[in-house]
Amino acid sequence: MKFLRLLLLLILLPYGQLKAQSLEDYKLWLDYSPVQNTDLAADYLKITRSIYVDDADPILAKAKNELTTALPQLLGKKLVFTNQILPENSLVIALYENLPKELKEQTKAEIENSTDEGFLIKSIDLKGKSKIIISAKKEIGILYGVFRFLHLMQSHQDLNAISIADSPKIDIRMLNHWDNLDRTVERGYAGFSLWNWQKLPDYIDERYIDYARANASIGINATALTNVNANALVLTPMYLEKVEALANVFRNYGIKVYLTARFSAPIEIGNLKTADPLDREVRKWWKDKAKEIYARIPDFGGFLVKANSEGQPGPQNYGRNHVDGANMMAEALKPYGGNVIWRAFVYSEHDDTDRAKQAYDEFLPYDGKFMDNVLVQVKNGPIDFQPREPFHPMFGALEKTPLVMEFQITQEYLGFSTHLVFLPKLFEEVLDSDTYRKGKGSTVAKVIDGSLYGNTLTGMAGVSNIGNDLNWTGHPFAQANWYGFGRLAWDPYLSSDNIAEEWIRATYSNDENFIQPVKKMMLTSREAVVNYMSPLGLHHIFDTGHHYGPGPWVDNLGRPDWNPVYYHKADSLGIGFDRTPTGSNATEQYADEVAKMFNDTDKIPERDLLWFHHLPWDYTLNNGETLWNGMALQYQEGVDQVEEMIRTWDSMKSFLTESQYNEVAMLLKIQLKEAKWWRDACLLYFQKFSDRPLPAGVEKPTQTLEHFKSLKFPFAPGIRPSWD
Ligand code: GCW
Repeated sequence: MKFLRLLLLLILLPYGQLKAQSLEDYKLWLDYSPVQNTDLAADYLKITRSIYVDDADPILAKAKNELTTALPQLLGKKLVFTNQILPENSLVIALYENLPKELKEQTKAEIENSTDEGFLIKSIDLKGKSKIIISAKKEIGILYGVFRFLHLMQSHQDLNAISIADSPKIDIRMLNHWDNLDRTVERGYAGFSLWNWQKLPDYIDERYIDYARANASIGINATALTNVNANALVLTPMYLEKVEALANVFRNYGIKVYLTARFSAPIEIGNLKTADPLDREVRKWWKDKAKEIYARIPDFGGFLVKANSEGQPGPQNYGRNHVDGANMMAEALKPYGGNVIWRAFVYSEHDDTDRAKQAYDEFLPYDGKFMDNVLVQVKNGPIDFQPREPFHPMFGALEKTPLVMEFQITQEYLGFSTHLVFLPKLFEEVLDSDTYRKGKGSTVAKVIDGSLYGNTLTGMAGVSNIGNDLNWTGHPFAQANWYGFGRLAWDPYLSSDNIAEEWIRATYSNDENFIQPVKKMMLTSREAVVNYMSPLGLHHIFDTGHHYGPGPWVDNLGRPDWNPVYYHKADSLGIGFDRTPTGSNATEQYADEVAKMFNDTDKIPERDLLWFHHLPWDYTLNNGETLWNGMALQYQEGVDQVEEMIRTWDSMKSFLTESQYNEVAMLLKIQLKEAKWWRDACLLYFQKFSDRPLPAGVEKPTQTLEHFKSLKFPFAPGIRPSWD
């Protein structure tokens, strides 16, 4: 008996620990743990003494719900809501139109300046008494305002003289889920898809609600539920009923649902012979489909489309072009206010032009030809979500077409959900890049928020890193990438430094002794991964299919531009891709100022050097090292940086629960092992060409090149079972 009990205990023990750990992580940045600072807690209690909240609408009710959940946890006290707006109320949360006259007067200017999604949180004095007003033009503004207000408490901000008027700078702030109907997730590293299609529409998983809360708390207002490598079935009535159920949940958090539309759907589910966008019957089919969808989901966002890219069907199958395809769908959605988001991630197996040039070449002539409810979605760089890329040359080049920024939050090329990499640093670098299209200061952020060319419809999309793992994102720190994406989609001018701090405070601790070192660790993590994977502008040297480990030697894939050797071009003379006028001349796709800078080895930032230049192994870097030595030292630096991250995390133990500490400590150890794998595999391989010894300071390789080449990962997560 005793033995049995012991056995049971041993079996259950790990689960107990898992539960504790995941419950903490499940809350994301909406962890409302008690405010420890007693002065602040006293202030907050005063502010929440008597609360009035408008709640005569489902969105407002969600705002009230959140307060009801959060405040007692933060302040350890039950709340009293009053049902009348009175001058005595210490916290008034109401639509502007419902505010009493004297409160309107004090908030008018800010509210008038805000957009329909904006809000105001303001401390004002009325009859000698101070109070806080959270107000907005529309219900969704109130919800956003309440989330911000709670965040301020979570992060221990002084609210006494608070005055925050904030509106999103981008209209469509969207997650793209690459989720398949069988619940696998392409490039997903956090378990299976959240969408339980089998149990929908009748079973509403609590997770859908928490997903919506998390998104609303950072201002995400759109979600494309399905993979861009699309399955037409999602457009059939059986699935639309399920999509409708999700839309009904998300609507109350201000989130619109989009679907990916497979271009050949009229054939696959409509029994038509063609999907030619100029065919009358095809056009009618899409119109009828739009009508059917809007009958179920009146606020349906629209279609996200990957066409004529990596085997997906598209208008070119019928001798038509992207404009024909996009406008056909746009026409169908237009009467209902829906949008088409057409992806520009195209490169052709029949085109031997440098892959980095193809999307620009293809789309530039279409500028001005799309309907006004079409947006073109462009990846941040011209190849494919590498640890570092220069900004995509389409940004700033198309003046009349709204361009949606596509970032990848899921870490396809950045160590999956095993490596700690804080991506807002990458996002910020891209958004801050200067296109020079209208002179100095024409940043990518200004293209995306529409201010450079006065676009009225704007968007930013992030390929989701969310799955059904208990902690949502696989790595606890990957939650910061979801958070940071949302914040930058709201305001592309925020700094990654502030975002990191906000997230740490809301997720872990408000103690400066924790915040500062952990923030530093997060901010260096992006450069670390660049250093140990692909320093100095190297790119796409990943092993086949899974894109996890190194594979700079791969040269046997069907298309030249799928092979790493195509990108690094290492030979006995040197390394790098010449994209200057002596090579592929990709630099001509940038504004003159930018092209000149990229063309000139003296002016180009060294971080992009080998993206644009093929240089001899003895080329001298800014620090005086030869290219070979400098490259090797950067690989080593990446490893050293991970070691430093481990030291930092170890020194934070006292702030963390055991499970919080352990999970990240274990992941960092794997990251270190794999940083060394990257360093050793790449240096041993490139050394065959450079024919030079490793410089002092670079550790001896842990294995032989043959060993690294022999590693295979047929069951790595996130790979598409078949490219159909
Ligand atoms: O990077 C590639 C990925 C594919 C993805 C494609 C795309 C959804 O490896 O898995 O397909 O990009 O963005 O369309």
